[in-house]
Amino acid sequence: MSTHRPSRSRRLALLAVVAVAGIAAPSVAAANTPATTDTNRPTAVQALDDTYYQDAMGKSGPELKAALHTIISDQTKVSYDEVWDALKSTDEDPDNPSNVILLYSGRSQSKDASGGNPDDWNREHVWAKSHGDFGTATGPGTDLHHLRPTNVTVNSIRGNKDFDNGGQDVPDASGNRTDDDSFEPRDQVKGDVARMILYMAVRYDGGDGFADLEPNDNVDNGSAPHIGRLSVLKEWSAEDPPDAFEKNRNQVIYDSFQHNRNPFIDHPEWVDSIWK
Ligand SMILES: [Ca+2]
Ligand SMILES: [Ca+2]
Ligand SMILES: [Ca+2]
Repeated sequence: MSTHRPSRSRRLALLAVVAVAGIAAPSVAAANTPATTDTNRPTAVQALDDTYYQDAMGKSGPELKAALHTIISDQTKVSYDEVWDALKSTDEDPDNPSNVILLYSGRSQSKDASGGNPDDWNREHVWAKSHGDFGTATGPGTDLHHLRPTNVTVNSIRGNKDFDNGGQDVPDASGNRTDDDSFEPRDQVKGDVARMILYMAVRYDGGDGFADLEPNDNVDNGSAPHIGRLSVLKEWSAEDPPDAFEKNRNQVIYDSFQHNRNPFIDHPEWVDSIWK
């Protein structure tokens, strides 16, 4: 597959096509969806509601989760080796196209400084791959929606810990904290982490030989296909709504790599609709 990232004008043109199609030819299903009262919703998301999310609109709870599972499971998959180049696009520093932004430390670092040395960046599985034991075979272990560049040392400190508040400051990653059984990312990416975990829960329901991933409210989940703590992740999602960087990487994954979306970046309110 191509790892070429379309220019911004190309991506805007694609969105415009979607927008025009959505306005000019509403389908029967869209016409049956209750009209939105949110007149402030950006045009791009409105266009997605009329197209990509059409079968989810008007649903809530388990019905919404099931509809989203079907929608986002229609995707292209990348290999673990292709993840390196993909992350150079999805996590590119908007102020320096030679660099990526590292998830936990927030550091801007050369795209070329990847590998296994302590100060390199590598491929962090935000849904730790041991939780459900999916490894790096093409599937959940190579899904760009939860893979992020991180400092090798910080990645190792996070390990496969569940997420929760509390602990000691993480060296070289200001604002992150950890203790024996959990990891707390810095405030700026708390919501990003929550929405990545919840994407994985909706996307992976036990098909294709992989475990049914689901959040729970525990720490110390070990190799069980669960990540906690759900109540804390819900708080983080509310406290840190999607910003331009997170929205852009969702769009780049959609346009250039997997052609599926993280619904919780487009519709953060769906978190509370599915997990009460
Ligand atoms: Ca803890
Ligand atoms: Ca954020
Ligand atoms: Ca699931």
